[in-house]
Amino acid sequence: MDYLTGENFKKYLTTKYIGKTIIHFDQIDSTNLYAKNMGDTLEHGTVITCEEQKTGRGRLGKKWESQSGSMCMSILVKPEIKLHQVSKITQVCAAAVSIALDELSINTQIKWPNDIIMNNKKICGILTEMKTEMNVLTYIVIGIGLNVNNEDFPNEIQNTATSIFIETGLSFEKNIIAAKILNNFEILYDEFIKDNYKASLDICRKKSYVLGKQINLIENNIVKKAKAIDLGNDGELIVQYEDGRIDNIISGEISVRLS
Ligand code: BT5
Repeated sequence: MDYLTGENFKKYLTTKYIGKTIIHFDQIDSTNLYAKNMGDTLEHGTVITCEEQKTGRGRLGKKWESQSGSMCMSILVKPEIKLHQVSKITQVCAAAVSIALDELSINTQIKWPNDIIMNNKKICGILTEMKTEMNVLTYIVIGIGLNVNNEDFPNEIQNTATSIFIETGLSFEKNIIAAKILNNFEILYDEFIKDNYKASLDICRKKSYVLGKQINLIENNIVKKAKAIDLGNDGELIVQYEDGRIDNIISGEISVRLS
């Protein structure tokens, strides 16, 4: 069976420490929540997987639909980095997911800051969370929700979400995909820790869904029109507003304008 248990997918792992410990649940509220709550007692590189996630979470309290066919997992890492560096990990992970899918000839793009897109629809979301003590980073949890074999979605996201199955007509083994993501994540994460964040950024630039496009920046329900120009060296989105001003966007929600 295609259960995301350690025994099932460890054989595909080529990592040194990511996924050395895999904690698997048949059913759980949220793999990120578990990792966040238990992080102190878990070792660096621990991966949490599940078959069914009841209350999957997106950013800012949004919901992540994790119906049958979804692959949900969280990676716990304990780097010695400054707090302002943490959001960079989302780009490291997005790059890892997208190149892992390339290995299976599944062509995706990266929509800054945390989505993976296939044929203009969202196929994967990444949620990076952290725990701090006295303003010092204790650990980071990176949650990945990838729609693998989903056949449909709830009405609210029917027009914006897709799955590998819907796009290719093929069922994929979640174990192989999860292992490929972790294998690529460890390589890019190691580079990031060695001060080579560029390795991830180059992938994010090359596979960007937004660069060169007209976008809407959405902040506190206010929409600003801009053109996405580049990713800065810290992973921020560089945009140019209609009045010519250039700005660096550190976090937020964007949508690509089709006309
Ligand atoms: C995300 O948030 O995209 C982050 C999703 C992270 C999910 C993983 S699963 C493992 C781990 N455990 C968790 O509890 N979470 C992580 P955000 O950018 O805020 O996007 C949320 C929005 O995406 C929702 O408001 C919907 O519009 C849309 N959405 C929800 N479920 C979706 C799905 N399965 N596929 C595509 N779009 C979805």
